[in-house]
Amino acid sequence: MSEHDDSGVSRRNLFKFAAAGGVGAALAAGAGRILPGAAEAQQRQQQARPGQQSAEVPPGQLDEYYVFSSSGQSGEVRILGLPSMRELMRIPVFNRDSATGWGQTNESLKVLTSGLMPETRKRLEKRGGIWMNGDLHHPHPSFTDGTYDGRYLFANDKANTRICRIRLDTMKCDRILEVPNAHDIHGLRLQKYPRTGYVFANGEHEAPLPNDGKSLDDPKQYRALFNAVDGDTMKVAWQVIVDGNLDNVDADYQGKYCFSTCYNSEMGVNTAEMTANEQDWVVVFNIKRIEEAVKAGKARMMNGVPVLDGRHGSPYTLYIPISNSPHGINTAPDGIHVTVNGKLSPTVSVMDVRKLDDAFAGKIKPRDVIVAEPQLGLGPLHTAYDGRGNAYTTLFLDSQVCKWNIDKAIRAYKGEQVDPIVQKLDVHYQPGHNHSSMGQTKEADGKWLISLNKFSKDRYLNVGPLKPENDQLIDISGDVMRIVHDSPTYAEPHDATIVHHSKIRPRHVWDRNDPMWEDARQWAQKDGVKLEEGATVIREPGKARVYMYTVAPAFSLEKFTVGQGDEVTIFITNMDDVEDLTHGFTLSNYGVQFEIAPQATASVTFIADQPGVHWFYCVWFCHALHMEMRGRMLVEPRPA
Ligand code: CUK
Ligand code: CUA
Repeated sequence: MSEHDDSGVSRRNLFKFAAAGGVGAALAAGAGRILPGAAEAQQRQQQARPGQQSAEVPPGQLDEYYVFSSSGQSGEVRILGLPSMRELMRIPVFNRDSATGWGQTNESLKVLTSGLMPETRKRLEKRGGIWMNGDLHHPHPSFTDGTYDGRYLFANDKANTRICRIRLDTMKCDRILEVPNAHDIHGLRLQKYPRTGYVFANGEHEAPLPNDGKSLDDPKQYRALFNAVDGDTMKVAWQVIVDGNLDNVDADYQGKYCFSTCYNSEMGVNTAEMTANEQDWVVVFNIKRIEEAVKAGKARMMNGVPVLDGRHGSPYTLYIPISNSPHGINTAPDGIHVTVNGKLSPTVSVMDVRKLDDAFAGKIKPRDVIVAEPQLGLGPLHTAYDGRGNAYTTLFLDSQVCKWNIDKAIRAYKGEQVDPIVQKLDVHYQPGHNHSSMGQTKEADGKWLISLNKFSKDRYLNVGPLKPENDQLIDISGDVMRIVHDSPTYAEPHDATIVHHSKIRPRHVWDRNDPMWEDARQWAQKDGVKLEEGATVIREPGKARVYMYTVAPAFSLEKFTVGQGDEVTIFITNMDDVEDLTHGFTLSNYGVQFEIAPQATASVTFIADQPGVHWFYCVWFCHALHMEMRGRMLVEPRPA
């Protein structure tokens, strides 16, 4: 085997494993943990059997899992198949998308603007009406009773403080909410029990509250807010002011608590200040107490949202000290343990949620909810689980995934001489999040792990200074991990969720009664037109509404006439009900382009500012006569 062999039993890994044992023993001596010798580790490694799964999905066969992958600064959600790691679809959300017309059709503009605060909508009037960027980190599907129910997917936008909801029946975003009072939503996870329920979201950055220009450079007046959004109504249910900032979040399987990491308890405004303290904390939120206080009117209303003060000493929160700058926080499928990943500390801290009642009652100290603190390596960021009692933590600085055993870590914490580390696997390079199949539910199946690596460096043909990231697929079904596939990804998969295909039941074509085009339906009704049969132009002074339907390979109008300067709205309904028979509409030299999937209606509004003949054409290949699927918009010059 070569130095670069990625299998769990390569010589290089064996060396590293042994070396880590030696160094680790010295480092961990103070923590009462003694690691076995290199020989024993080597023997264990030799006996260990790697999994036998393959990433290959032969032509014509389907993947077993969906992966909902974030795209960070690209602002969209991507759907991959696993184990093939093929990209199946993109769902535009916070970005502007040419192929689908997201950010241009009236239907998408309604989603993008209706949940904005009035001030923001006003600011955007002079900027094209919508934000053109987003930073989507954390996509999570809705739960019922601790597992995915196939209704929705929720995600955050760190860049413009928003939360989106994607329908899993159509794989389109149907709601976007701007969260008031908070700044820059980062961590986002969902209520797992009894259902979602709440979308828990962290405002990461601190700012004065209200942020109205006072206390500009007085960080003591800055606040960070924890947010609970009602996933059904997409309204903010309540907010809690905390000490320090907030990074990542997760919830329990009991529906009682959720918890966020804080890396800037110092409330510093530069790196030196933010990392000054030896310890930061996890903030635990007591959902029942918060709900009761909101009901009893104890919250202050700010921008229409009840806001509670959850700083130190409040009954709503518990502050658990954690070593310097924790990052990811991950609830195990056992419903008991929660791993807090150290980032600047080589340790992860394991909380036992059963102890939170006593901690809130003051019977035990906050720190007593920690039941294990294994030292894993440098830069622990996120942890995944296999449902067999093992955890898999990414080590950003070491470029490794560390497999460790939760039970052994707990025993070691009590002083027993046992090594919780099972294996360390090199990944390429600098992993952030990692995810196991169904591992964020109580139905973790322990088959696959993906490591979302921030750097790909030399793993692919050089494409210039800007490189792809590298998602690595790891077989965790055996005793030792084995890398089976590399896939390059465009900016930037922070987070992903691996969902068994049986949980998701998307439609094959749209339902004509879908609420997505409710506005179009109302316009048609007013104009006495049926969307499904439209082949007409309604003209009134300064305005025109064009109704068309499509049946491959033709638009129902081969031409329509409007006046120069008219505000034109074109409604198109795709009457083909054949699976995958999508049409598109492009209006040349007008910047208009969008998708109309089978049985869907889509519309767009623009000003016909240029007189003359303008061809429109179908832009999704639909038929042998696709090229001929075109027509003319005739714009009469404005009378002189
Ligand atoms: S964060 Cu990106 S690696 Cu936004 Cu989930 Cu940890
Ligand atoms: Cu219709 Cu191409």
